[in-house]
Amino acid sequence: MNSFVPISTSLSTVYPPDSVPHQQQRWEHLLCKFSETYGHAATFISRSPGRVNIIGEHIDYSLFSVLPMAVEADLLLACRITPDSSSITISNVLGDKFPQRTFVVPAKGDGDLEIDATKLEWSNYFKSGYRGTLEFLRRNGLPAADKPPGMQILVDGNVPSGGGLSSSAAFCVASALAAMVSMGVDSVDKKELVTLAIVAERYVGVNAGGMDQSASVLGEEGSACYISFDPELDAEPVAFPKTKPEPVFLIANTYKTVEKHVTAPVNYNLRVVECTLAAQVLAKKLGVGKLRKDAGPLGSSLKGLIDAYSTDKEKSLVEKYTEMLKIVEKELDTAYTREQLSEILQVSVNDLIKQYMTKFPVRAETFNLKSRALHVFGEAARVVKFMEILKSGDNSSDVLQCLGALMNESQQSCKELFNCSCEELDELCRLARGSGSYGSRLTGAGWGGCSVHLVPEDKAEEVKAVLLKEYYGKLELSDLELEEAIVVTKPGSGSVLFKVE
Ligand code: NG1
Ligand code: MG
Repeated sequence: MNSFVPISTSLSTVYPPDSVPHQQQRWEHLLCKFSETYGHAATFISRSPGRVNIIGEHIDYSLFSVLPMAVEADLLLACRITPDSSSITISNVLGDKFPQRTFVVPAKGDGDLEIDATKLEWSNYFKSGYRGTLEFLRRNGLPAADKPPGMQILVDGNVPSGGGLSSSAAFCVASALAAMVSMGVDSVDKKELVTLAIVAERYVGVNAGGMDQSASVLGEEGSACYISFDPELDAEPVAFPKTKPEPVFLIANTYKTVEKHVTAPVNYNLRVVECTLAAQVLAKKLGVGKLRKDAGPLGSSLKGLIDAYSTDKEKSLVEKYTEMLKIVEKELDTAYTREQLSEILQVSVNDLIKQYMTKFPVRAETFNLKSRALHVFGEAARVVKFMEILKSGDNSSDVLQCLGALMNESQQSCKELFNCSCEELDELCRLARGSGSYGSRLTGAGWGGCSVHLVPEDKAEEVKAVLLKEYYGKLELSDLELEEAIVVTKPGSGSVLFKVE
């Protein structure tokens, strides 16, 4: 039997797999497989969890706060450093689905580690985390990053991929951490790690916000995380009310997977462009002047707009966001062509394309600024209201209904204003609400993937039974898929690094 010793004291160390029997088994199995695959034992394991977003959808890239929690499902990388080589071999316990890959890490000055984002290639997620770390350490002048050693790696992930629980961020963060260890770094600033992982995951072709990496790294057992991005990254642990019966969160997978790298130009990356352009057009209409350059993926954001426009210190956030809803209704048109945008923003169409639509291409004739901005300000206000309820310490049973109502409104806004739901998600939400869920919504980017449901503990079985019969009963699923279709999650802990002894 192996024992696991935390490597980095700055990360979470409260995840000794020894304390979770099924995890102990999984870790041992991974190590056994590693020795079989490579003929040597692994020396360390890097772990990072997936996340479920409770509320605050598609607003992280506009720099508004969100409320996700890390889940227990995670991604494990068993690793061994091979100092005499500069190549990295990565395999997966599911070798048929994810075949072994080997690549060479270019020494400093020999160009970037290449990632072909046009392909859905599982090892891209490792490469993105690895490259993020490599560039970070080179910028910081660490000599070991000039010519890093090789590695052998075996992956075991149980976060569903394409399922809205951010297997991608779990993979990218765990890879970034493994890369650090291979280059001799064993103490990490968690916020620095989050920031580098956010930028790194964009190498895979999605111009994402920072919620997933934040939740994966900063998650704490038993608490959700209230994550703020502006003026700087911050995470505050928050507990759910101790009502009787207590709330549980059910996660139900639609089993409609989303291949984001294919669909991003017409959905995710397009939404990022629409939200950023909404900020720019509103700035012109409101006479705010040039928007501040900020950490939004396209360099400016709707949060930047509101900070510039709404400077009255007496107003609460909810008042400010609600005021913006009225302004958006009045000032913005439903849709704009590139030509219209170029005229309003006083830039040529070519410059508009170059600035907003080139690094991450988008495919659209028109840009729906009004409904996207209405969603963002409405959703940002809902997150603030949700937090106010959680912080009020109210444990009466109505509190769950109030929280649930905000989740239901979020779903409606995602469906009608942001157009990121789908029939399957709508159906799961309808069925769950009809059988006892207080609040049901999509989680993650949407268009498929998972839904999340706030359910009083005594109704959880009923909701599950209805979903199994009415939704999953109509799909052709394997026993394993049926077993994994609905999970009850507790907030889990964040990233860890363990030495194997
Ligand atoms: P998913 O689809 O779960 O990975 C994506 C973004 C988040 C956030 C949500 C929507 C990536 C890597 N992450 O999550 O940053 O914008 O959608 O709230 O694309
Ligand atoms: Mg993802």
